[in-house]
Amino acid sequence: MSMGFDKETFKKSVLFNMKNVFRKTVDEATPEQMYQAVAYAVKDVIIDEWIATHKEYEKQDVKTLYYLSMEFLMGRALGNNIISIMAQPEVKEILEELGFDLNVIEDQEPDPALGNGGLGRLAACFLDSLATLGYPAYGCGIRYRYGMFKQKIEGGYQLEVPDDWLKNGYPFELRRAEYATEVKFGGYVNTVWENGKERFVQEGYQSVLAVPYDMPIVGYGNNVVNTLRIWDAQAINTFSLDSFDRGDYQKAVEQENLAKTIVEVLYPNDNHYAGKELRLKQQYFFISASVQRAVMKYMEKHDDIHKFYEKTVFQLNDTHPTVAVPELMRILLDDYGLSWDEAWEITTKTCAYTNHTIMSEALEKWPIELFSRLLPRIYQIVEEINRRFQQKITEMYPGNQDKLRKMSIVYDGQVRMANLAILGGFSVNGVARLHTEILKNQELKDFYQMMPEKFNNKTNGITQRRFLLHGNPLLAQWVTKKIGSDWITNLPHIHRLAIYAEDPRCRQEFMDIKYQNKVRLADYVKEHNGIELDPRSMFDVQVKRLHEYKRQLMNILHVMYLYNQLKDNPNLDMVPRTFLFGAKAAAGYKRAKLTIKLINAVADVINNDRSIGGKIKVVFIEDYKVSNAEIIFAAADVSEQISTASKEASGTGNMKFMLNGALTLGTMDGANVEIVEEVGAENAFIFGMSSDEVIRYENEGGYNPMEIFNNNFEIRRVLMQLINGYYSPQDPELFRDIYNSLLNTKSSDRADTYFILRDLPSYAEAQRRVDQAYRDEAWWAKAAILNVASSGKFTSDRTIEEYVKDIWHLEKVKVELEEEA
Ligand code: CRA
Repeated sequence: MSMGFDKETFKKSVLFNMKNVFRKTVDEATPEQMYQAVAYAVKDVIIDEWIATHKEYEKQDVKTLYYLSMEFLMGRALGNNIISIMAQPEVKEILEELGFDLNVIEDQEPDPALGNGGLGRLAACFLDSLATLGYPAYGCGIRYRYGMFKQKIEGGYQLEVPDDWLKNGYPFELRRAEYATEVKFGGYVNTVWENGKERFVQEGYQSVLAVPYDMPIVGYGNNVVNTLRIWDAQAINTFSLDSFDRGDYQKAVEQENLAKTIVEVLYPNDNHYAGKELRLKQQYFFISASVQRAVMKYMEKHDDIHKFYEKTVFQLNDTHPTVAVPELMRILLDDYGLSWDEAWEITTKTCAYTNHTIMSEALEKWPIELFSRLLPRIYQIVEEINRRFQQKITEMYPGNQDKLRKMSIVYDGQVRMANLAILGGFSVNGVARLHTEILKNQELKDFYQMMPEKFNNKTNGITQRRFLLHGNPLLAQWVTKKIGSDWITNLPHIHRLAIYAEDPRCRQEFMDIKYQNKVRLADYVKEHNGIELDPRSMFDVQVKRLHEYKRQLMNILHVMYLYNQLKDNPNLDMVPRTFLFGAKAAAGYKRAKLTIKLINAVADVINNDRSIGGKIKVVFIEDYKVSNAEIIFAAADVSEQISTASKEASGTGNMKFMLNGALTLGTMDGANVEIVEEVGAENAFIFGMSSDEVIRYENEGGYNPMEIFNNNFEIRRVLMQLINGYYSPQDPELFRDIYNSLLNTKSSDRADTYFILRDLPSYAEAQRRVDQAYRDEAWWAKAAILNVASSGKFTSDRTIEEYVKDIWHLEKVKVELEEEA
């Protein structure tokens, strides 16, 4: 139990909150009100640690990490915070005394879903690890009024419903009006001469006030509480008659509107750049506020801005925060009067960049027109960075136009954010070994040749505190009973489980827990989707964002194939299987949304066919999000990680499944490569083309899926079912676009860009191996336990220690709480 926690005080605090906030006694309270009352009581405990942590940081004058990210996919806080202050048994007891169930109370919290998928969730795992390891860090982001949309499925189609996560107030946030900061947009740059020096001032601009809200990030059992600072936008001067009189009316209204729209909504694109003006506004908004604050905070305690980088590091989570580079330059040049060379040295020693994708449609390239109109001074600085860089390229590679074309920051009417991020920092990292190699040898080859010392790999990780300790209490308790609780803060210790994989009784215990978790998921699906699951069937799960490269389509095509087999031979000997899908599609991604419809259409037909004796069931779980993910991972037997090799930079769901004892069915892509290396290929099901093969085909202009169509009867039959109304009798043309995407009759796109037909036979073969393996329960249990035991490498604690050692160079801080008098 945490030092700051006292059971009686806590109980009083809950009752007090109930009375003060809701004017109610506990027996009149709704679960939602109880959730609020408990959350405020927990916050009260946390606040003391929060204050103590920041006192200690000040005292030790620590170096601080600013993790700059457009997305933080936090998931619910209450349950994890209770675990982190080590008060779970007590809080559970108190609630029972008051007539409530902790699980039900936790279920009242909305998921703060300020992120899309892996990139945003990674940021959340990193904050958890930073606090638990005791490193001084801020997460800096945006307080979107609406986060990731809620997904409803109606008639098999995805509907997007706004996520009004703040409607009842969010107990864990704290408004910090005293740190409000002005951010300027538009206008023009004026040059004035001051003491014989040129000075640049932005004039005729619009501004918004950035107001920070802080959320506590509670370290596990160590009294450390870091901060996630998300910025809200407010109009700077709400317009008055006064401004009306001065003729500023128009501008006042515009500023008001700007403030309102800027933080309105998270763009729901994963791995895809849409080039929207508002998005660039969002980027500059939170970056300018965060960077200004970081500089101010530094200057409160130091007098030499030249040493800024000794106390500050900015990690850019993908290219979205790249305007931090010219923004820091601007502050150093314009506000502190430094020379270009001085400013550049400080900036490039402060910034570091993580690349999360090689998908070309995700590359951010802003049209000069837009960029310079919105950020005139920033654009000037970018131009100068580019001018100097082009000079350097020309010196190094005289006459080489190709290098200039590929490496320039401003080129062809566009500002290329990745190039700016690479040049403007001291580190460039990929997120899994294979991904980093592809960056070095393909995507970023020219930069790697010019500045190899910047490149490094940091394989992603996940927090075991959320995805095992909180999400899978039964397995967590079992692991602790076998090997002790070290794994909670030292995941590699989980390797001690390996010996239990040999023990028949332990195998049985493991399978019993898996079964109970499957029952828990079945209950969830029954309650939320009204669908019945059979927990005795094999749970084969693919949950992640819907994207063509992730190949949910290949999965469902295989289900269609399997169903045909069953129809041909109703006595087919196969293990009953439930294929579970969960995925949100970006609202504007037509083909992805059609794939959701296809999955549901196939589910409809198969689930209602009595003749197959329940051997296959297909379920699309609505509204996949962090809170139900915890339940889903715990219940999975098979983890589908089937992206086209080379396309999934890392993946992190793959690690969460492994930690929960699911076996990976996957391609040699992203972190799957390292997962297989840890657990052994014999305890996973690997199939498909290698990344080298994929890249070779791509360089040679693709392959011809028509050959497969012509020569493989089974595949042809499945494809024909896409266009003959087999799954859409009302509208046989419904899935034509998907059919075309695979065989491409008309469009200029390459056919089957993601090699689905090419990999399908080998996928089907791997699926047969899964079926065979599952029949041997003893073998399966052993392999599953070995997966858990081999997951040690994939803790985000390890990832963070690597970032600290190679990039951030932070010092660990210890926080002692004073005994209350
Ligand atoms: N979409 C990658 O695709 C990776 C995460 C976190 C992604 C995943 O393979 O695990 O980042 N890339 O590193 C991304 O968002 C902009 O690029 C992702 O989540």
